[in-house]
Amino acid sequence: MQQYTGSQIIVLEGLEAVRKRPGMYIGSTGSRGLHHLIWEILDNGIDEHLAGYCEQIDIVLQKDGGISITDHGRGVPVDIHPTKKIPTARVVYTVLHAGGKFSNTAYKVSGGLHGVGASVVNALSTRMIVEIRRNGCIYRDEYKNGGHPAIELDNGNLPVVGKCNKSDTGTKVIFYPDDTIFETVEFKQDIITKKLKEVAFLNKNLVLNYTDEINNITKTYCEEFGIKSFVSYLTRDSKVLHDEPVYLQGKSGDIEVEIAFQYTDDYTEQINPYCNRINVVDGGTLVTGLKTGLTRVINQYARELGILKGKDENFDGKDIRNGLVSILSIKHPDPQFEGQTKTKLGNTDAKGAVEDVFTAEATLYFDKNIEVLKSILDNSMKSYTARKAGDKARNAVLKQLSDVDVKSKLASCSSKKPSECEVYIVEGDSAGGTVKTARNRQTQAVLPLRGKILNVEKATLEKILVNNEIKSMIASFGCGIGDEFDITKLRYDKIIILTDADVDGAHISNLLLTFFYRFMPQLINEGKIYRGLPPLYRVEYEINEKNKKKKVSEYLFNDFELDKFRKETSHKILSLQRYKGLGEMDANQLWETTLNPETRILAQITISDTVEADEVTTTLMSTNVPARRSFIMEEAKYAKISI
Ligand code: 0RA
Repeated sequence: MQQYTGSQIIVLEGLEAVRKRPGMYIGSTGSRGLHHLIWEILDNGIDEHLAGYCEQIDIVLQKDGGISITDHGRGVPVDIHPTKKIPTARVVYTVLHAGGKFSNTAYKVSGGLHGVGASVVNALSTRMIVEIRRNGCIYRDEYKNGGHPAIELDNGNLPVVGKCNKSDTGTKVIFYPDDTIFETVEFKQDIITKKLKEVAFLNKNLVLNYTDEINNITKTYCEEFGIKSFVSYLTRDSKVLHDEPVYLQGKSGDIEVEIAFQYTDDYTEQINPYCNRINVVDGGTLVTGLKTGLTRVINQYARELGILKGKDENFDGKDIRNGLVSILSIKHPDPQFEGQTKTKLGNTDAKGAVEDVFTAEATLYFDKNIEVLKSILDNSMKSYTARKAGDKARNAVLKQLSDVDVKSKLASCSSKKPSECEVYIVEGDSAGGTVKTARNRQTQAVLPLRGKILNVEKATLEKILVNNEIKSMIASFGCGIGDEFDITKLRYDKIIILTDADVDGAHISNLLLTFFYRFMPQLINEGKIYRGLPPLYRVEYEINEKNKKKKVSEYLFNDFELDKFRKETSHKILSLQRYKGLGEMDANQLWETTLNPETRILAQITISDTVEADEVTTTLMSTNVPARRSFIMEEAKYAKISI
């Protein structure tokens, strides 16, 4: 029987709270929360590394479903805790919020801030084993069913289960996640290795050994050049404008700053910020500091070199960041993480620190590496010229947009109240014609598009503005484009893309989405973009009503529904029509299935970050990496009623 002391009972009440509301401690009980357990234990080892005592961490995915994480740090202290009167190690693993990182003295900067602690992992495990090497001894502790000690102390101390070399120190934790708490207890190799890769990039020279005993795989992650290699990794599929990433490092007060960046020919900018190794995806003061520093330094060179002439001529920050891929990593002694998800840095001193370090170090670097500076200045100039030309073109286009010609394609609706208006963007004139006849003229406008729309993936604003289909859209929406985009001027509550349910249709719809994403992203962010989902089949069948035979019809939207219908119906099927395109439907059918707000199905378009963020926790795949972008359709909550 386990003997509980008074303090031990309080301990278990703490862990009981974790088991009652696991979400509060680890975010979710899905796959993401499950992997969070590993990050917790891993963070402790990384803290030992940051403190300068640990060069290697081993992670083993065991055949028996457990996972073991061994750091080669100093080993968790095993002496009797001054207030709890039990071995400190047992306190660390059973008391909520215990551990070195909560007393500011143990580690100067700690990344383990979301690190709610090893005790939370224990609370959510059916079994946990801790083995500590320290003072030439191997100590062991074991817990079961959510943190209940499973071995007796030896005269109040952790039992010694073996001897080792005095220089052999460290902490091994093996745990088995509780399958009554987690929806899944299957650790995913790709999630773990992605994380380890990120950890390696952020912790120069730390050796991470990964062994998957189930699939017989071992891998070692170690990055001699840290975030500089991280940048090379992120630009691996892009054309780079200078061979090597630039790496800058410095200190301002208590804040350590590291920056690595490289320019590509992409039209996007990517700043990935970390504070104490935590990915602050929403940026904050540190990012502002980098942007300010970069804009100032580059504009200053441009002026000195006579590239910008007039006193008030300046590159815009955006011109300078076009194509930028960067990692910004700072260490702050007292980080303030803000926002709902605690992913934004609030410390005001971080802005000045990053700006100062960047300005000083970048100037030194550029003075020695003129060719890198030149490529950045060239790139900024290109973007600057394009922007100016874009302004001109845009102004010309905006003037021209009132032309009857451009607008005549749009069949507008009579209501001028945006909240009740919708515009259907329809593939082809013929389908457009049917939609025009079938629609509700009061609230539904129709814009037929002829042929393919331009692929805008890499085109400049100037170039796309000569495209007639795009001009028609800008003119119809009424809210401008690019920097001057103003969503409050949008004439419609919903923009509905309506294409045939075939490969061409999907292609056109993707081109449209890419256009919106690049030049009117707010439309997507604010949930204004939808896809109409026309049915694929119409079945007619016979039912008996009051002893009379009656013909009814029903629309089916995919093959799955058709299969289901065939399996379940007891009625006699009279006919089955498959629609090859919108053009095959008559006005009535089109109204019933695709236009009538009561019966149609719409899929709202979102960008996949919410979905992916749940699965993939590292920046290697984070929201602003262009290659990862994909559009997700969420079926809107419009009732589908069989007609
Ligand atoms: C505080 C003090 C000391 C070690 C640790 C914390 C420590 C904690 C963890 C958690 C996982 N692995 C760890 N390794 C070490 C020791 C201070 C000393 O030895 O003087």
